[in-house]
Amino acid sequence: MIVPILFKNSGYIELKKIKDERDGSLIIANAIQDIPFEIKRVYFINQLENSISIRGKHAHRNLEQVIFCINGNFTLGLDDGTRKQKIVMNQDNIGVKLGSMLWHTMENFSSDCILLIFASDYYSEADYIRDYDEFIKLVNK
Ligand code: T46
Repeated sequence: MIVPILFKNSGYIELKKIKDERDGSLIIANAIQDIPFEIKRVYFINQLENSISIRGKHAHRNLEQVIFCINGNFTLGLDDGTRKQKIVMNQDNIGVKLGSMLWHTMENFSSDCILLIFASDYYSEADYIRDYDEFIKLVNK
């Protein structure tokens, strides 16, 4: 069962999945219609060979993203400075929209895990808040 997401500007995004008499499945992401912004960047994370590694551990000042686990599984941690939530990502066509100013972590990766992320803007290190204390100060302003 999918647990409801607690945070405003975030939520699940379900993509159409086509399975027919042939092998495999075909999953479609349309900009604006499915991914609720103009996609400026797509990146993926794979070869996760160390199951105890933790990625993320930051928030974005303005960037919006939608994150999918297109193979395997991992745990997505979300934190808006007040509430925290963990979501097991294990359905290839169900992503989570990560709004801005949401601290997020990715962990407990299966060895076959592949993450696919759609982003609303190009990479900019200035958009990252990588210090948790700074994040808490900014969200409580
Ligand atoms: C996020 C989560 C879900 C670039 O040079 N260009 C890029 O487009 C990206 C995404 C990263 N980088 C550089 C920045 C760092 O020197 O790649 C290095 C690793 O990035 P980071 O430590 O931020 O990776 P993750 O897996 O912790 O976070 C990534 C995204 O960076 C981040 O925006 O929200 O996935």
